[in-house]
Amino acid sequence: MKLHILALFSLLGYALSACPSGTVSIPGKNDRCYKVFSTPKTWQQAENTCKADGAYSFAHLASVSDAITSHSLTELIGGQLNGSDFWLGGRSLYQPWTWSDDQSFGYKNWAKGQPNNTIGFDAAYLLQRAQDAKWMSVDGSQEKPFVCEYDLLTPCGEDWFYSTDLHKCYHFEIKNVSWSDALSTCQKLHPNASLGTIHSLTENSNIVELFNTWIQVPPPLGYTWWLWIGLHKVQANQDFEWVDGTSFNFNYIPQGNGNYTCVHINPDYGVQKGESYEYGHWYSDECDPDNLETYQNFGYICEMFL
Ligand SMILES: *[C@@H]1O[C@H](CO)[C@@H](O)[C@H](O)[C@H]1NC(C)=O
Ligand SMILES: *[C@@H]1O[C@H](CO)[C@@H](O)[C@H](O)[C@H]1NC(C)=O
Ligand SMILES: *[C@@H]1O[C@H](CO)[C@@H](O)[C@H](O)[C@H]1NC(C)=O
Ligand SMILES: *[C@@H]1O[C@H](CO)[C@@H](O)[C@H](O)[C@H]1NC(C)=O
Ligand SMILES: CC(=O)N[C@H]1CO[C@H](CO)[C@@H](O)[C@@H]1O
Repeated sequence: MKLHILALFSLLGYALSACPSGTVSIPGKNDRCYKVFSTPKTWQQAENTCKADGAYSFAHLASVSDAITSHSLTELIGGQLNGSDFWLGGRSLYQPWTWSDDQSFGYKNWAKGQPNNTIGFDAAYLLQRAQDAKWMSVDGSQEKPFVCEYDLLTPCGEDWFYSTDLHKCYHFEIKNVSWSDALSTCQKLHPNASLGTIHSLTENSNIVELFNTWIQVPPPLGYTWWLWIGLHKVQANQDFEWVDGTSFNFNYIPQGNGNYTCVHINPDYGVQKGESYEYGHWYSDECDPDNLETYQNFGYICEMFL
């Protein structure tokens, strides 16, 4: 998963803007925003909380890569946690220490005698001690307060992902709607918004990756989640076209699956190669399927150009 995320973020960058609501920037770090959570959780629960809270921006437990950030974070947290130790995003999972946000683990602020885990044998997690703001290597199952870090918001706004390469924003909705309802809902979001179009395998992979990494989906009722895209046939006997009139230059519909009029992508990793609906691929369907209400598994992707 880590490799996937690295690949994704080299392709999807984020432009400078404001901190997401409820988070603050700290002196010395103008490209990250922070939020303190005082309810104690295990390290993994804390990391999951950060990721879920930042669904539309890059979010993790905080990393600390220099002394200024360390000092500013300690001040921010000291004021809010009342002298409690707290989790940062460092961990050593039978390997050298790394940060969960993939920042390089260069700056170190270990307490004397720390870290004391045996690389290769222990899974250890980084706890910042309240008394002197130094780091300790501890068992991740303890419940502690924590601090999350977030990227600045994209220029698309709070509910959109941004591709710096394509100057394009994506928005996912998990609802059971027909293709035409999905189209009109996307168009209402913004004058430049419509149902998503996909013009390369790279773009397709990025969308699947975004969905699986950041969108919290309720479990489907027996089926996988499907997302409508802006591909359809105007007449049943015609070829597919994109709603925005862009050229149909990349087709990811497996052979024999293009008989219906409207198209959705299967973004669900749960369905593996060789099964009837391979993840990442596109499938045609009735535009208003009978099973919409029964299975409740049709969402959609909107796109917007800036
Ligand atoms: C912080 O500690 C003080 C003194 O022990 C206590 O009065 C106060 O309620 C605590 N605040 C929080 C948010 O726990
Ligand atoms: C490492 O140090 C921490 C903090 O003092 C302690 O809680 C932990 O048990 C130690 N771990 C090992 C493997 O000795
Ligand atoms: C699509 O149509 C072709 C030709 O009529 C047929 O052979 C194929 O089985 C159909 N596929 C599906 C999934 O219905
Ligand atoms: C809509 O997109 C065009 C480029 O396709 C851009 O020039 C324009 O500023 C956008 N409009 C808005 C309101 O963002
Ligand atoms: C996830 C979702 O939007 N589910 C809805 C699907 O449709 C039924 C019937 O209209 C609703 O009750 C669900 O809430």
